[in-house]
Amino acid sequence: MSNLQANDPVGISFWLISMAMVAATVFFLIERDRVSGKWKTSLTVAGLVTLIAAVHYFYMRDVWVATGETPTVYRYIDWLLTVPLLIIEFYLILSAITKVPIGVFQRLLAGSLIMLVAGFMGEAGYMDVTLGFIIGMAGWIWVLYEIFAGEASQINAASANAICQKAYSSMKWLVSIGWAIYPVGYFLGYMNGAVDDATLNGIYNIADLWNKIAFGLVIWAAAVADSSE
Ligand SMILES: *C/C=C(C)/C=C/C=C(C)/C=C/C1=C(C)CCCC1(C)C
Repeated sequence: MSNLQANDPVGISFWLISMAMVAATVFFLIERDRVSGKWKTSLTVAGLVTLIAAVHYFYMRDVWVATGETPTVYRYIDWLLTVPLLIIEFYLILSAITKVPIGVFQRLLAGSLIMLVAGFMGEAGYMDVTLGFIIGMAGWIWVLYEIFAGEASQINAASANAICQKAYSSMKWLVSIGWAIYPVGYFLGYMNGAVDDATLNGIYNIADLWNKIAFGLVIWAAAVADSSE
């Protein structure tokens, strides 16, 4: 194991985020006790997301500190596990309130998998980077369509209570604005070459902090508010 150096801000961000993910995991899993039964699964899943990310961050920090290279494989294994878990939260919070057809979950899952597989193939050199980007964008847009205009959004508008709708709305903006950071990083890092590995990893790290911990906190806040009604 190589040691972290004081002049390596990206390495330090890997370290800090590892700890934030550990702390968030403990928080979500303990807070699960405070919320009513129908919200518990949502908090369990929020805790699993940060737990999986914490472990990947330990390994990614090591790769970065030892080689100064982008830990692409660990990064994508993390995303492959955590993105479906994040996306299932839309299904879970709506299911806490009303009945949701499984097709909603299947479409969200399919869209996010297309996005990730294409992105990985582009970043790892198995596919043309531009083609990987275009297919990846198409998968993401499909997810956005489902949550902004598709069946998930219609169920939310028609059946969810005010607390759930507020959480849905914050989550929707995280998946659009928060998630947009990744394709921007990919574009700048691999397509126009404007940023180096350090900047790319710095961008991905900040995005993960936001999209995993803040996302979980939105769900936690809704769960606590709804449970005390
Ligand atoms: C916790 C990790 C998260 C929320 C990761 C999200 C990743 C993305 C939204 C990636 C998106 C990409 C595209 C939309 C185009 C192709 C390249 C990707 C995979 C970076």
